[in-house]
Amino acid sequence: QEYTAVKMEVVEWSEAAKAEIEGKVGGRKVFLVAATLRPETMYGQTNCFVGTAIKYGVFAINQTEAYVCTYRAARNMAFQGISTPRGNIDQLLELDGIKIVGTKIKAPFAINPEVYVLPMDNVLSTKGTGVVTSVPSDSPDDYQTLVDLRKKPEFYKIDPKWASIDPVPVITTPTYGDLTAPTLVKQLKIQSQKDTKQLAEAKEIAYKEGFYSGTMLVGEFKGESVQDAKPKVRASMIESGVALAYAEPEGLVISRSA
Ligand code: ZZB
Repeated sequence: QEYTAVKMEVVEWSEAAKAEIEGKVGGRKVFLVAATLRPETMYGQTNCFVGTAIKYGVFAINQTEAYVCTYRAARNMAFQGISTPRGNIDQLLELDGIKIVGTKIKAPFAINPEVYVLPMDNVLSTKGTGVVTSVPSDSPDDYQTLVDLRKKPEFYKIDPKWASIDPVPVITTPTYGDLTAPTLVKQLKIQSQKDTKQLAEAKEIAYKEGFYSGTMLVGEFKGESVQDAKPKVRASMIESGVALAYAEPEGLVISRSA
């Protein structure tokens, strides 16, 4: 899988994370790094998700920057030459997902430039970076999780203001309109993020519809087809230094010499 890894700079740590991080990052700028297959939707980011039971690390990438992601992702990045020297993994500290919730971060290219980190049940520690940027307009999983969080903020132990940004229309499709994910969630009668089977179906439809029939409503490539805009937005983000290419061949095991 060829992901776009989006660098979401920490603006203000949650209280819990602040206490852990104090004095451990050597003045580096810290970024949560989210792996996405849909860079063209980044205009519509409204928050970011972590798994509360997942262990993350803060990894020194070089002298000036550190990334928050799973150890697994940091290792992949090291072997892809993203961190220097190549192959070197420098974990500054470990951080429980639950402690990152409530952190305020930058969402590059988004219409809402600052967003909060929120909890999501279905984040996999074995995929991407373990950090997921949220685009509820075009991702059914993200939309349903946002609905769940807004319904039960106490249960999820969040401040309602962290989940207060509404989905932003970024792509229009002939069948589902300007908010593909919310429309699909309603049509498929999805009730919660626990409806994983229907959510997988909705995701499949949203991917196809967005890619083959979507038109950009915002951004530098407004009016262009998603198919055309996708690589251009990706290139633009990478060129601006807010994203990087991150590859993850499925089932790849880094081989050791015998
Ligand atoms: C933003 C975004 C906007 C995404 C969208 C999707 C959509 P796939 O297809 O199953 O490989 N993701 C990334 N890492 C994780 C993780 N560790 N656990 C759970 N979800 C993760 O999934 C790739 C997508 O799954 C990624 O692209 C990311 O969400 C999420 F409008 O980033 B995406 C119809 C989907 N739309």
